[in-house]
Amino acid sequence: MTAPLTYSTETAEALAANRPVVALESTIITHGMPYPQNLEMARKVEQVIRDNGATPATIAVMDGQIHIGLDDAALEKLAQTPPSEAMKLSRADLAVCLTTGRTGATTVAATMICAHLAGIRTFATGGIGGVHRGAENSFDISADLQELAQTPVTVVAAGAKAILDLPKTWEVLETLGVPVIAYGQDEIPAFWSRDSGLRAPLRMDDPAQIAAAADMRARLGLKGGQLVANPIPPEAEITRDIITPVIEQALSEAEAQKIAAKEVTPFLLQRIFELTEGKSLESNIALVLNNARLAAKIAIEMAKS
Ligand code: PSU
Repeated sequence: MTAPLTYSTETAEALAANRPVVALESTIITHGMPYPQNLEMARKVEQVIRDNGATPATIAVMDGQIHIGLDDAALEKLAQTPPSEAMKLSRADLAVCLTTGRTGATTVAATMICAHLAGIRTFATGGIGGVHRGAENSFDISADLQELAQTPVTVVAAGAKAILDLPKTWEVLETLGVPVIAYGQDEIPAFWSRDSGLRAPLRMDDPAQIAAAADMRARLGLKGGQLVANPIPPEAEITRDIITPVIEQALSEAEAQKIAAKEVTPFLLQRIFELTEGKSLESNIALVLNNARLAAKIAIEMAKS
């Protein structure tokens, strides 16, 4: 028995013809952004990928199937699903969601698994999950990190979300043997901000070389993917001096309200949205579109091999 995969016509045709395809996740739609901005973002990001010469494949679980590519009606239905009604899927709960026929939005980890099953090697998102602040007590570390260590997909993100403990996140990825490649600059970007104050372990400036590095990992028999950390465009960034106190306020409110586990990230993103009067969401959308552009270029290079 094979995995229960259902392809949209657009995605099926592109994969059959070995044309470049970029996977997109769905947790960012259901849990990461409010309606209707989430739907606008989801449509725009698909269009940016098409405009840059690749085919988008938004991934989600519905009716006992992993959907590789959603049509517009499915995208709209997902965008209107309240977070409480969609499972936030990672490696641990993907199979149960499929078996029970529930609706599930795929995080970075689950999207990587599904993309790999479908033969898609490039994936664009906003920011990966990572080591939460206070992880030394809570042990809250996203399964996205382990997934990068074992599933061969190149993930383009604006780094990890800046609500996390970024130095610890990069340490864990180093331990797990995941290449963290800053694109076009020496520092690892910090989601809403271009700079984090942390030097990237690796830097690459050329999508063709990023694609070649993924290929080389496979030739070497090395498991896992690579993380391409792509800085937000300068005109859309919120600089570190502005966003840091906002993040700290949201974090202390989360602590006071005892928000835990999978609720933490959606709570913080929503509070930061309110505290910045919507600016954080505008930046988040801009960085996702920017990541989609780069992912399309990498996918085009990968499709040549
Ligand atoms: N990028 C965004 N917004 C998001 C996410 C990514 O701009 O909401 C999602 C991804 O699905 C990622 C998840 O896997 O957040 C991480 O959540 P957590 O920190 O709870 O592991």
